[in-house]
Amino acid sequence: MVPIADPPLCSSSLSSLQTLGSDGVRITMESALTARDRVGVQDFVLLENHTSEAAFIENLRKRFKENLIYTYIGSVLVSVNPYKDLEIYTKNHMERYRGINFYEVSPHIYAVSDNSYRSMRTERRDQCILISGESGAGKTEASKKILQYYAVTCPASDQVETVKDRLLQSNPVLEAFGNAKTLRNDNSSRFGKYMDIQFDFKGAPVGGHILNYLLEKSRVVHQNHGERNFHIFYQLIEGGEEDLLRRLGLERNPQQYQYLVKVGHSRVSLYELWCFGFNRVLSVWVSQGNCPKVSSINDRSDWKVVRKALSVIGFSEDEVEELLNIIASVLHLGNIQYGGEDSGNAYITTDTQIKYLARLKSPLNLEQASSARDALSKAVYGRTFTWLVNKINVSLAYKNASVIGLLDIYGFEVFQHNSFEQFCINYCNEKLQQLFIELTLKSEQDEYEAEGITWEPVQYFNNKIICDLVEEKFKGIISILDEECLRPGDASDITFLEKLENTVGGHAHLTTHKLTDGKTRKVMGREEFRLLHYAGEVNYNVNGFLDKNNDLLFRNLKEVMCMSDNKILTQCFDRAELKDSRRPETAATQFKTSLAKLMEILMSKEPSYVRCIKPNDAKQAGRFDEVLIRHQVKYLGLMENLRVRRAGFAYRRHYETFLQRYKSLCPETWPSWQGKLADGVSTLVKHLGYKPEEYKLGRSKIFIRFPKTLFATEDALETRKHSLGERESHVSHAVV
Ligand code: AD9
Ligand code: MG
Repeated sequence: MVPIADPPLCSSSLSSLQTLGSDGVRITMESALTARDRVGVQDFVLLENHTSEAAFIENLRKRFKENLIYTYIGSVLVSVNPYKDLEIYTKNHMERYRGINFYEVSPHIYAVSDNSYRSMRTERRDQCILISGESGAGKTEASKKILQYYAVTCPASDQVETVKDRLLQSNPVLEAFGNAKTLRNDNSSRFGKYMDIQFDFKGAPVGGHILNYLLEKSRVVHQNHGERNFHIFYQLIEGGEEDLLRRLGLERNPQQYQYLVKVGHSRVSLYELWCFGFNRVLSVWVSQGNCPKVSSINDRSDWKVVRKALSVIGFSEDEVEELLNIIASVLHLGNIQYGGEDSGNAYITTDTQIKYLARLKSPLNLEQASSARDALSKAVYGRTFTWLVNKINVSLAYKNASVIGLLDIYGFEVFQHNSFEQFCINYCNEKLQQLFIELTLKSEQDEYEAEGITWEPVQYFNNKIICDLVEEKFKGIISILDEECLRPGDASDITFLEKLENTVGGHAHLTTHKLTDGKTRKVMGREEFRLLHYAGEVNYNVNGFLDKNNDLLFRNLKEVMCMSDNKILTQCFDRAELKDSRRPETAATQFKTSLAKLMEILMSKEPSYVRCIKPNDAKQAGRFDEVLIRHQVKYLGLMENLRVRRAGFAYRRHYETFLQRYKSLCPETWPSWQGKLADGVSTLVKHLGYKPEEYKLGRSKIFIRFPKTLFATEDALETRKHSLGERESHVSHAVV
């Protein structure tokens, strides 16, 4: 599937487009104009009616129809998931985007990759690329494309080849252990990932470092209908060699494992029915995944990929065996069933050799025993995942490098039933939106003000108020939740909800059943609170909030894990933890702290943005669901982003940098300018024929409104260099 070419942006870039123009298609000026009608503009900044959401969506639709999935808003890349393979990721395409000016070729993820790379090299500033969008919008695919771009286009050596391989192979491993089939995405990342790619002074990728965020551990023991557990379980069962499965005591049938699939009424004992009531048992049965085979996934061949990737990263055979042993034991653990005694205590009914589980027996009732078992499974899996990330980090370790960071983190989530996990994920998205506002919208306005440039202020919603509501000390939602988790006595999910009502009940962004009027009460459950996020309203059910936030594991289970023969487990469960009498930090507080650190990391780098859009919920190629897309355009803040961009200027540079670069184009500034820098720049641009509406001179910088003005100047510079016989490569820092 080859997309057609984007028409030229402006006459000065036409010449380059004729040769570079997508996929070698030559275009004339007339055909370019009609093409623009048909395929829309490649930068929303060029839309005539830039304030109209309808025009914005129409432009997206035109381009999507022509398989042009990428469009800019200034330097922000908007990407619409095509749900089909487009031939736009070949080596030829990578070459085409190398060292090229942002605006001279069709928008592409490679242009963003290349721009960040060049900024890192020429400005010596660490970069980060923030990829956002809802589940299934294409974030992980985008991050893989960026990584591949660097792997192919950056300088290489034998040692670098090894690192490149490891960087690339970390993906299938992390996806096997951290991704799962959900209703929204057959390969949904169930953890957040920030990855630094490290480059040496020659610009070669020499290392990397991964930070992982909040793995959805609850998936290990429970999945919604139509969803699956993490891929690795199915890969191992489907693809694992006979010998291996025998050693691990596994059968080649996912249906055998409670954590993968419940097999129907026949498995529900009369005892369970009697004990829990029919509805409860039925709802547990129906809600389990029950979805071992997925048409888009080949577990058997994925298993081979993962096995190979583990060796490339440097896992020894013994380590792999120990790792798989852990995965198998989680499945065995899930199959342990409990019965009950008259006293109400639970006993293990399944015939198992795992002695330590006997310890679960005495003081617990049936429900407590099952949840202790599940807590152990979640802890084992969650810690093993973190161990895996650390292990990959060791294999990629490098010091003193320049960095490009890639953030691929869960998008905003709204389900029918939203719980603690969605609360954390959406809080994370609020923080990222806040960062976006800080770094682009606000800093843009602040800069114009600081430079004394007059322009129309753009109204935008600052979501700091919601971030504060969640994270403020003492009266933020997380603090209130922690307080209930620590309070001895009758603390429960409901008392947490009551405390929310009493403490932040008056907040403009929070409502509960009690606080709503008659009209909205109908759609709010008694156990819910509603947050008015920047992206829209979400109702959260408080059921399970305290348990999930406490994330506790019985001490004796931890002790047993510490005593394990499995070397990975003993690294995951450290004895020092047993000696530490302090209460561990709650899950929400840990998450809040790690997000604050992430924000610090991102703030210290120069950001680029990729905003991913999902065109339909059916995962189908060619379907453009306008309602769904409009919603995403809204909560990704794209219209606000465009308004700010259009009100502003496409390019700005300090006088000194600008003069240094272009002084050769004017006899009065060449070879040097002796007067004030501002006067030098003014003389230069007048000589170049800039019209007053094309630029503004601020206190320390020149602001150029349109990219085309800059392109003309760059072209003039190229011509001048050729005439001077210089061989310096094309444009290095010209673009926005
Ligand atoms: V989630 O938040 O992890 O659930 P993502 O990461 O946003 O989600 P992902 O990148 O996994 O979504 O994309 C979902 C699917 O869309 C992929 O498995 C591909 O089948 C498809 N996709 C995404 N981007 C592209 C693309 N550029 N070209 C072709 C794509 N297919
Ligand atoms: Mg993903």
